[in-house]
Amino acid sequence: MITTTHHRICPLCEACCGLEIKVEDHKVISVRGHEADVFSAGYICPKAVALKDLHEDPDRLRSPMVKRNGVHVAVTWDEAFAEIERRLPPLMAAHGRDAVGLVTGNPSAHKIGLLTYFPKLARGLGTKTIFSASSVDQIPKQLASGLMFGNWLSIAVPDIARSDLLIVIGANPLASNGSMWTVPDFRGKAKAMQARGGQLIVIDPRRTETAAVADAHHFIRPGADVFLLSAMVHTLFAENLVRLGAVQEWVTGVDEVRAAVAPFAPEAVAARCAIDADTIRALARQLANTPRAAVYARIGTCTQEYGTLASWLVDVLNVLTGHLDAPGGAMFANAAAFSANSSGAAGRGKGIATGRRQSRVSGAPEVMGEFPINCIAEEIEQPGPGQMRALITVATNPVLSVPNGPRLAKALDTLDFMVSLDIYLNETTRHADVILPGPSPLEDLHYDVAFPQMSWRNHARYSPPVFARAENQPEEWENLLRIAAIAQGLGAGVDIGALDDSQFADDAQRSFGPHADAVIAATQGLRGPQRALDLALRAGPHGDAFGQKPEGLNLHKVMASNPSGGIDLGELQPRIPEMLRTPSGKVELAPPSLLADLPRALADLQRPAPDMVVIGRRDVRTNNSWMHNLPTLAKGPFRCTALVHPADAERLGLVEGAMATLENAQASLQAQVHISTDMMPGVVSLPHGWGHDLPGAQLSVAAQRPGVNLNALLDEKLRDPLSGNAVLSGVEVRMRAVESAAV
Ligand SMILES: Nc1nc2c(c(=O)[nH]1)N[C@H]1C(S)=C(S)[C@@H](COP(=O)(O)OP(=O)(O)OC[C@H]3O[C@@H](n4cnc5c(=O)[nH]c(N)nc54)[C@H](O)[C@@H]3O)O[C@H]1N2
Ligand SMILES: Nc1nc2c(c(=O)[nH]1)N[C@H]1C(S)=C(S)[C@@H](COP(=O)(O)OP(=O)(O)OC[C@H]3O[C@@H](n4cnc5c(=O)[nH]c(N)nc54)[C@H](O)[C@@H]3O)O[C@H]1N2
Ligand code: SF4
Ligand SMILES: [Mo]
Repeated sequence: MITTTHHRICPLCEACCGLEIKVEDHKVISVRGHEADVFSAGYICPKAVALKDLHEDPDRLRSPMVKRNGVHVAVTWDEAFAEIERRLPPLMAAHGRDAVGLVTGNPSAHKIGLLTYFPKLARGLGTKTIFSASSVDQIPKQLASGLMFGNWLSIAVPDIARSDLLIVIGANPLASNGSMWTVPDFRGKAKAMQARGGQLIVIDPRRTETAAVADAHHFIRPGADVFLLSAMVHTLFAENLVRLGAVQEWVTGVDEVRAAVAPFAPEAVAARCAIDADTIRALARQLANTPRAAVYARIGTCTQEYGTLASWLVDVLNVLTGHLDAPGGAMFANAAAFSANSSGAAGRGKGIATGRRQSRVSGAPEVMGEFPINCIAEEIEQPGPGQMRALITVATNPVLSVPNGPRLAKALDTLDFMVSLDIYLNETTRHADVILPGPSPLEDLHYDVAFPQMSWRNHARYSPPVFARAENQPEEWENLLRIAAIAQGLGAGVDIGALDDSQFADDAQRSFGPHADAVIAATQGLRGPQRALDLALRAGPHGDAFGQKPEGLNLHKVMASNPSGGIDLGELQPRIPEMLRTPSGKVELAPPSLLADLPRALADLQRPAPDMVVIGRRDVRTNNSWMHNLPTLAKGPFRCTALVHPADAERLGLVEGAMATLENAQASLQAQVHISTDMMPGVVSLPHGWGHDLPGAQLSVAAQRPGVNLNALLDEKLRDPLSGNAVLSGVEVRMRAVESAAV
């Protein structure tokens, strides 16, 4: 038996770990961390091992499905595209292009084919009715960063390797492995920081796995981060602790920020955030007085009513304490490819724009080219011009991942036509008329487009597919392009290679003008995302400039480095002012739209704490809604449990291990109680992505322990008005014991 060894970047989460996969007789026999990987040095988590299960999962779709008489049946690729051609163009002709909705989900961020060709599908459809999982996630952070630094992906990340203090707010990297910060083995890096005398501080309504290894942890009332953060900023001004450091001359708006936070004295906010004034001051002082320090905040601070304000204030703190763009502080990566903050003229740009249009029903502003994903149901339900009649979903499961999924599920059933690009027949795709599966992740090449832009260290790594694709299985970019072609009237039988060539030539013409022919010649022999990647690498900040810098990168070199673990491009370097793309050419510390939103928070200072609110939770063996079907991850203790503090358990008569009802005006569901002093009193924690008991799905393992859908309790109308992001944290619920007879 011949054993072959393959090196593959894990496509499952943002840590982007390098894997070593051994294969015998077309079967995966082991998945380990790749010790030589320049970026992740052998670290992995249990999900990587489950790639074998995913590859072999009998429920994973191997052929397209078409719904006939309410039942999904396997069809050929030609039949599937013929069905799309039969139904989509007439619908567009009758109801207009905006009547076709388009929504994409989390796995798209991890797939170069989906990420680079989704815009082509959007363009081909010509629709403005676009949504993504970004608006149940990180769009507030992107909006705040975009306004301050001029680009949607200019995200400052902690330079943890050189830091001596890290304040982590609303993130649990020990379970999530990091987000909007690509940092494999966070735990090891935090430990190393502690070993050199540094401190980790966590602020979270739950004493999380990350809090457990921290030097200090503070509970915070869910949704109240804006109050804590504004009071920390207030303290910096009040105590004359503001030192901008090296970026001093590149910052505008300091005085405006000082005035804006004047009402947010620590005493004024303490009750609202449930952190006392002395602690708030001490946090601000420690941050200011530690030369190498950073504040990092993630989903807990985004998925709330003040998500954009909170995300902004995090970087305001980093700037005012001299930690932005400074070694050991919050720095910007310099990605080898696809990075908008290293292309075009350095140091100045157009900045970002939002609100160029409003959503039809609730008037939500467009942000990053899309509308809030929470708007899909209302856009389908409400009659009138522009009503959504068809929906194309790309790697997303909004029936479970979006607030009030049950309403959305009902709405999906009323569509005239729905197409899903997905690898499972699940809670969302069961509504689709046509399902187009992607290949197994092990049959796909890999290069991360987004995450090197927020990595703890600069790097370039590429993985070829481990296995050849099954016969007839297209790559996903080809499927996106074919639907686009159908929508443009080119027909389902279009030659995808030729279409891709001509679009590439057009793009090259636009970007490179007189040099376009040379660029096209230089990428000869490549196609699809690989060609886009070669171009991006060569034109990128570390690139070979098409031969002008022979020592620089191109795809060939990055591919060749795969067995030795990729190419290390060194630690993060200061990049201000070069990376700024704001109209002023400065860090815009006081964007007017954000200042204008602060009075909303001020008016909310006295809001009393509800009896009980719900927050979410991640477990290292889960991945949002879609990996509960993999046996290696599904085994072990049941994870969809409701965590409550003993004081709440006592007052509500809840019993360890027994069932409790969580309910509000919208829904009622039952979950098993787990009593824990790790919870903040008045807060219950329930993970999202569960509820695999819906009819019509084909998830045989997940269905055995389906869990309940947290999002059934959450209100799709609750949004951060600036970013449109959903409120997932701090939503009021009632909780009571289920009579034992009902268990
Ligand atoms: N209450 C609550 N809700 C949340 C969250 C929370 O913290 N609390 N978190 C939110 C966050 S951060 C996110 S990102 C969203 C995620 O929301 P979604 O992106 O909608 O959901 P996922 O569960 O990631 O589902 C991914 C889908 O992609 C499919 N898929 C997997 N791999 C591939 C592939 O290679 N190709 C294709 N075509 N399909 C594939 C899966 O089968 C699944 O249907 O959920 C959000 N929802
Ligand atoms: N194992 C695993 N890893 C994942 C995922 C997964 O589902 N499973 N999902 C991936 C995705 S899509 C994402 S976006 C990332 C997210 O990565 P993280 O942001 O690290 O996500 P969580 O682990 O949910 O941590 C969020 C923390 O915020 C806390 N929190 C809730 N509400 C508030 C609040 O109002 N204020 C504060 N300060 N804290 C609050 C929660 O208790 C929780 O500990 O994880 C990714 N990685
Ligand atoms: S931490 Fe994320 S990238 Fe690393 S092995 Fe686990 S799932 Fe894969
Ligand atoms: Mo996410």
